[in-house]
Amino acid sequence: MRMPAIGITCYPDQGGSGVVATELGLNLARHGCEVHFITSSLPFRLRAYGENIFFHKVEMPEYPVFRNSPYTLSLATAMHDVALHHKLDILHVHYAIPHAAAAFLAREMMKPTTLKVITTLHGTDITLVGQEPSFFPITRFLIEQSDAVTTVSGFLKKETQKVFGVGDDIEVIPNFVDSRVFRPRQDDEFRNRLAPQGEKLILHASNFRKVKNVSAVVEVFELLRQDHQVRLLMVGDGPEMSEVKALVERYDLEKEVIFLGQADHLEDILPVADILLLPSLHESFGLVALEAMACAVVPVMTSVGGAGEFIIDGHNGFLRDPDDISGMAEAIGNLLNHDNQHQNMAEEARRDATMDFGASCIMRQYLDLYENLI
Ligand code: GMT
Repeated sequence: MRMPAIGITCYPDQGGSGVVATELGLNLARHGCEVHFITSSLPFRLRAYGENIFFHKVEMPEYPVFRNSPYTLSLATAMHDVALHHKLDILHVHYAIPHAAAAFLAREMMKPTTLKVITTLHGTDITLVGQEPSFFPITRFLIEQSDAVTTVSGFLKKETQKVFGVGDDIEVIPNFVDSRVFRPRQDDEFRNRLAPQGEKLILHASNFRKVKNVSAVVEVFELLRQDHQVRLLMVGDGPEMSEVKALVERYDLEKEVIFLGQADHLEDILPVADILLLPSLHESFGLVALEAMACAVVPVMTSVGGAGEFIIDGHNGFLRDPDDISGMAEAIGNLLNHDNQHQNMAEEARRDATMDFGASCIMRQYLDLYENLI
């Protein structure tokens, strides 16, 4: 059987949905599928072009009448053209708004056609954006019009069903991690630069949006530093950055908190950390926690959302309520006091992440979905 030709659309900038879409495309290409990325710019993790990988930039013409260039229509046109010229079997869109709308239009323009549309829901497209009154009906419509819908966790599937009243045929395909890229690594020089007195390193990585609850990271750190030699590494950037910096200043933590900015190669930074702290208000999955686990870094993460589907509290990480500041500080503090327990948990984390959420195992689920659909 011919391997399917797939068009992938995602947000190309930093963010979990773009990472999943890009890594999926790279893996599919390795499996022999022809993969066409149709995006507004080059996805940031698409570092290596290779066999079977193509990139189509969506052109957005300016015209004085437009207040904003109508991206969704340009994307639909690009999807249609690529699907036609490259005989795509599937348009696989990541994040419902507006990508599923563009794919719907492209498929309509192709009719009669065998082209299928798959929508993968990632989280805030359902939990925040999709529930905005102005987006609610169209999000439900697009879910119903997709030939297949996947969510990245059982939590997000339930949430989608509850909020939109859509059927049971949503498939859960979790986030995944490439364990050859994300792996334990000793980089003494880098570590010594960050923690010259042998301090333990707590790491937070996100897009610094409200939902990430980054102020809680600083609050937890402020408690921890009272009894431990620690440093906090902040990776990423986003709208909450100035508030976070103000809080760091208010607690007089400038010497202990290191802002690394956006990082394209998280796999080079994660392994130096001792703990990953992700206290989001909710997290449909929490890809960075899985990537940390693959590097043998213990995650301390929000219990609200889908994290319980890969973190077993007290076994390979910790789950705490996002406002349980003292609970998070206590869990981290205890672990930092017990090296053996820390080591065992880190090994368990690596094992669980790579055994159950390895790229090839999750890739099989996507390939089965494609094969069933076409
Ligand atoms: O977390 C973000 O704000 C980024 C967002 C995205 O769409 O890029 O991440 C969502 O998708 C990731 C990949 O599937 C999930 O691991 C994240 O949990 C999810 N974010 C939220 O649910 C807040």
